[in-house]
Amino acid sequence: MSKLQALIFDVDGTLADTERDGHRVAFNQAFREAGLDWNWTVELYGELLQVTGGKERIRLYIEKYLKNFEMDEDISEFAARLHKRKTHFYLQLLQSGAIPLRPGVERLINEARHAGLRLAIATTTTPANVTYLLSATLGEASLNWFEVIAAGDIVPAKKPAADIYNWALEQMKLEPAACLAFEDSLNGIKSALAANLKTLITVNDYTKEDDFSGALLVLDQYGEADAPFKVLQGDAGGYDYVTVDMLKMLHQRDD
Ligand code: XBP
Ligand code: MG
Repeated sequence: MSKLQALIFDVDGTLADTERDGHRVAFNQAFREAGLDWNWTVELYGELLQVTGGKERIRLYIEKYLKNFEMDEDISEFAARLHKRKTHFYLQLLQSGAIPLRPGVERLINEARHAGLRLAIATTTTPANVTYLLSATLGEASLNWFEVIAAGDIVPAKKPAADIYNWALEQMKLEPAACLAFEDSLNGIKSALAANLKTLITVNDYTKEDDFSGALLVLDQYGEADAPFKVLQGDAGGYDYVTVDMLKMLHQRDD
């Protein structure tokens, strides 16, 4: 049986509820600036979330919803240019403090650090989005708490492929059996399970109907001592908010 050594966190939807009021808003700002009359509503954005990656999402939108849309350049270049501006607006939002961490995240990360667990990030989002979110919410020093920040185009195949988790594991020189992954979505759990990682899910409005077969446990949030989580799938072993002891228990129990 492998001892728990590291926690690997997804970002969007897991550390913070970034999609609906963060990324979606920034995409729309970029569209407006570019003179496009596109508006990604909350509902439409939910459909577009079937693909990970902002550039890939713009592409999906054009190919599925705007078949006759004409561009002066190649679709990849067009999407990349628009996405660059989207990132600019998203970083502004993060800097303004508009996007807090989800309940229990800060406490759990601090508890894990003090317990000597190693920390990493494995996400599809653009690297700067991660550093800005961490700096804005936990302070700049927190960037050093994560020994690996695996993000964006660092690997060619984004989630649901296992590549980003495999890359993080390689950098940390750790076997998947020594780690836990933290995810919020179907593409996220597929990626983590494909990398042989045991995975704990916290859902959000966009992902609460996803199929989380294979998860260690599915919760509505990590919770706090005075604000317990709800168990949506699995057995929390008597705990009512996520602690390092609980994670150790889950990691061993499912061996
Ligand atoms: C996150 C993503 C990202 C963000 C937007 O997925 O799919 O594309 O939605 O960020 P996950 P970018 O949580 O599974 O990593 O626009 O920077 O891609
Ligand atoms: Mg996610």
